[in-house]
Amino acid sequence: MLLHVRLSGWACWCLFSGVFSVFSLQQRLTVNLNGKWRLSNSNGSLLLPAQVPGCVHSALQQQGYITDPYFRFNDVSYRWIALDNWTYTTTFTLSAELSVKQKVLLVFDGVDTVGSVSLNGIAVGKTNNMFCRHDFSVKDLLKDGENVLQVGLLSPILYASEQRKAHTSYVVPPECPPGVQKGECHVNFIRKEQSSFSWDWGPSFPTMGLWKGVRLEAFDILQLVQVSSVPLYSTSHLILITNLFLGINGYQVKLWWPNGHGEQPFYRLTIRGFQDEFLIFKYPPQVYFRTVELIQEPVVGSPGLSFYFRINGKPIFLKGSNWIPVHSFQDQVTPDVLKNLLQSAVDANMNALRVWGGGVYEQDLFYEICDELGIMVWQDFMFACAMYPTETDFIQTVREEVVQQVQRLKSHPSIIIWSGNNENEAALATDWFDIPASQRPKYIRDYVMLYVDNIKKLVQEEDQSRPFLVSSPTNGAESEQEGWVAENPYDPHYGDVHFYSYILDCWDWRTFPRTRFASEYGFQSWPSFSTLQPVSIKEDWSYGSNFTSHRQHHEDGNQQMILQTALHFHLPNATDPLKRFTDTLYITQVMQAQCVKTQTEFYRRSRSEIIEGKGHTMGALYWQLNDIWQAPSWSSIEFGGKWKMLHYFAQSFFAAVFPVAFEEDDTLVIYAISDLSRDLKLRVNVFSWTELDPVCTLNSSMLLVPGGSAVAVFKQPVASLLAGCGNCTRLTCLLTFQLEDDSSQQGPTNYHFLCSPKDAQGLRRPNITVKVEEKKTCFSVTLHSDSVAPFVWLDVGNIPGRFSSNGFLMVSRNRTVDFNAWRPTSVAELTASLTITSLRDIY
Ligand code: BMA
Repeated sequence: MLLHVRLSGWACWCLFSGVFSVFSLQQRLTVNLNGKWRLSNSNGSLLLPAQVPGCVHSALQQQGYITDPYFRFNDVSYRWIALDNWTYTTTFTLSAELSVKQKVLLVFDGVDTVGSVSLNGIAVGKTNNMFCRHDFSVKDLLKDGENVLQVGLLSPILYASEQRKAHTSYVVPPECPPGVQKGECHVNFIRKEQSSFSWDWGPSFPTMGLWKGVRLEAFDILQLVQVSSVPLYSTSHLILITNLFLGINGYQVKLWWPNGHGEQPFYRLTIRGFQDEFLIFKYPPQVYFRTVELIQEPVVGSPGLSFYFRINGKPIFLKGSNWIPVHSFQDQVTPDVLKNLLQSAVDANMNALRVWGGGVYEQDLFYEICDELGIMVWQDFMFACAMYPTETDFIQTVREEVVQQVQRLKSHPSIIIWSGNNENEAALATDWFDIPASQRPKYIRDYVMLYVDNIKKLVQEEDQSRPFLVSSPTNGAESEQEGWVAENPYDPHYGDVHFYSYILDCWDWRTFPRTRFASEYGFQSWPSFSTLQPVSIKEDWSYGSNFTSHRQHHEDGNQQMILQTALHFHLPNATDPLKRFTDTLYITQVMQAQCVKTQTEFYRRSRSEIIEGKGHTMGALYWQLNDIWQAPSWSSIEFGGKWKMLHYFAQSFFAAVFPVAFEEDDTLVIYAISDLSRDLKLRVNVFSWTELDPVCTLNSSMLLVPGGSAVAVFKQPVASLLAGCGNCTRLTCLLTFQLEDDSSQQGPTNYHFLCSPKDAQGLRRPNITVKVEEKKTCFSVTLHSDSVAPFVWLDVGNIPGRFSSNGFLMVSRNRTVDFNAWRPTSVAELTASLTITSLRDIY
């Protein structure tokens, strides 16, 4: 039985508690069934212990039946695992207290995926959706003494293929992933992490297992299932409910703010239940107060509609990235890994992440950390890059999934939007799957039925406190006008846009769409050698090796990286094969960092203006934050947590106060971008590639840069700027610039090259010496250089940790950065491991 409770404490704020269900007179009893189970395959040839929560792959590896699934080509070698059926078995003894309870539920927080559950040989129920919790009533099946619990799991590959075969009336594309992904087919027929059958950044490991907790819950009459609450702001409500006590007084609530805009205070909401004057239940959740609105309204001087988020009434530019599953085997995602990734996002000045729809609804801890750190979450539902069946069974399980997930997650202030799917509107609109014109209406009907008539409707019944968007990218309100599938969902005048171009020159900002909101864009790079080394052997360490092409899951990806790099950089030409390989890894990271920097700067500077009817950009979420394994991808953080050069760059290009430069018709323009209101002036230093002292310096006068704006603070034709500065030419000089107030520098220093570095005249191979010292809480690394050095990259191999800054342009003789190690190390070990690479070292 479910009890719906509404409560509020203030005239203006109502706290709508969602589902909570109820409690028992006597104490509720929980018996944890996690831990060591037995696992066997279909013909019984394999029988091994298996940890729950866990999965078959992890169990096989832990017991030594297979080696690291991420090693070399093992994703293909271990394909047999997911083609077999597996059974998990455990036994438990019924306690006396439990056997006297009137009701006993067998609860699975998550079964991956197609399972039949039996207790003492009698069927209890079936599962077919890894995103659902299952509660089976088992009181009558329990016996005194030993009980045997069994979960049989079908091969997800064979199940998906059978579902596909049974669906004879029309095709639900895509049938299979592209060959380069070496994946499995028909993942859209199974409610399971869509990227587990392979993706363009990830391997095919169709997992099977009990991926979340298992327990018995026993009670007599009623039991609490879930407490959730959402704050709603209203000027007309005043609802008071007795026996529900909000642990603060007064009318002025402290608001939750995104990172960089304020604090993240919370209150404790104490809920107590009484029966016959006895306290029978007490629950103290954390509650937060904030409002969120998605503003889509006419924009002066621009056709279309705005698309931005207002938090607590304040328009906020979303700065961040896209989140994919952290590991193929979710049981291996530890709290430390989650914390490190989310802290890395905040440390790079991000305030938002999009939980992308081809992965999983993340675990509770993920959202708790986001609440605490002020990370806004754009939460997709788990549908991506495909059409989906709409048979009754499928819709029914999706409905269950949606209701459960919204109830589980809606209390988190970090979630600011629900979004129905990833790229499925675009897939239909721009015909990714060659659907014959005559059949199009049917597919559109199915699309609307799934995401609008079912998902959207259910979400809005459960949660009125945040916006719902049907897809990403989408034209939002305009897509709705056009029947939910817009003619061009990539229209920059509406909604959000995903934009990728690997061929066009990424240093040319004219190639980027001036969209209202950039929710995906990016470039690939390779992870560092220390990340690849444990999963490869010597013969793999060249750019042309089988391994290098095996790990690349994006068609022509390795070649695209080289072509994009070659537009502005010399390619590595070392004769030593290993050096050539590591130099290539390095230069792909330089290319990626520089490309995403240019594009993000373009979006940030477009926030305050309309040019040719386009602009007012209010979000830049690059693709992608993290990696699922050690392979080339769009990520800024490598598998294992090591920051790529891009992530160090993000620290700067997402800074609250930041200057950006670009050229328009040979005129240099510099904008001051600020999330904060400040009086700022600009200092520009012109350097020659040959000298470590500026050739000349220019200063602008003080100007008020209002909070949340991008303002032009400098404009001068490049020719006249250079003419006034010694013998500078485009090929011999470069610029650095920074914002300052009366007393100090505000925000990071930025730079602008006047030519491609491959054409730079006078750029010498620097002699950089280094000194590592131990400080109280970290190590300091002091560099001394004898000449200008672009993209200086410090690497301490497999010593895990992070530098305070890296990949920088060195235009001073000395520079000190800190290194925070994540395990004990020493000056000697660091000094021995440290390599320093800058651009001139690779050719
Ligand atoms: C978008 C994403 C992902 C993909 C990425 C890079 O399409 O939504 O599907 O991994 O681009 O191709």
